[in-house]
Amino acid sequence: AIKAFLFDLDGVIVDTAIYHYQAWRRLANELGFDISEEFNERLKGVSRTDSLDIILAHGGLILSDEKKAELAAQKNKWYLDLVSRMTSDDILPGVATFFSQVRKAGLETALGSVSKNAPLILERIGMTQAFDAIIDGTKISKGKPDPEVFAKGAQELDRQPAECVVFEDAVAGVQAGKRAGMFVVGLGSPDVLTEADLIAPSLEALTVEEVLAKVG
Ligand code: B16
Ligand code: MG
Repeated sequence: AIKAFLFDLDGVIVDTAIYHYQAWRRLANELGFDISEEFNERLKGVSRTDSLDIILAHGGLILSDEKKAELAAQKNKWYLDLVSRMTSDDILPGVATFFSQVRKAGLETALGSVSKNAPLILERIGMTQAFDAIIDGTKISKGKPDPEVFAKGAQELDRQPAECVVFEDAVAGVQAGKRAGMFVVGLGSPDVLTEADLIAPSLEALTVEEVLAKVG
């Protein structure tokens, strides 16, 4: 039976993807090229260093590790400027209701984010206490689609993969959940999240009961 729900942060709890995109775009522009919103889909759930490599390849640039570290730090500085202004108003619609249903159902919760800034964001929006376990970018060595982030979440809760449901908005995140052997709810477009077991536009469109019924 299902015992735990594992949530991605960016795109599921809050919309920080827009801030990541703004900061990466600013960096790309300074390097002399642009990145589209469609291109940005490829960066969702992907670690900071991997994201930079994808962007530099897109711009046809090959840079030293030293320069890359400098650029990643610059991007993060711009990103933090945007994130530091976040409040509980930035929690996505439906999240609060969904979480109260999760608690009523007696389920455990974990955060599964590859972001090193995840704890800061949870503090800003006042949701640190909403999670029984928090796995962030400082606790893992491989970004999504590697299953590590969700495997560690289950481990920290002392649960088996078959007892966990993952909520993800990104292609790489859905793949990570599937590779971890979990039931995956994709939040977003069915055209993009083809590998998910169940797809809904957002948490607002779902009830806990519905999800548990689908897992069977
Ligand atoms: P940071 P998630 C991911 O968060 C983002 O989707 C991805 O765009 C970002 O590059 C990554 O975190 C690393 O974030 O630079 O803050 O360490 O979707 O796993 O919650
Ligand atoms: Mg996400």
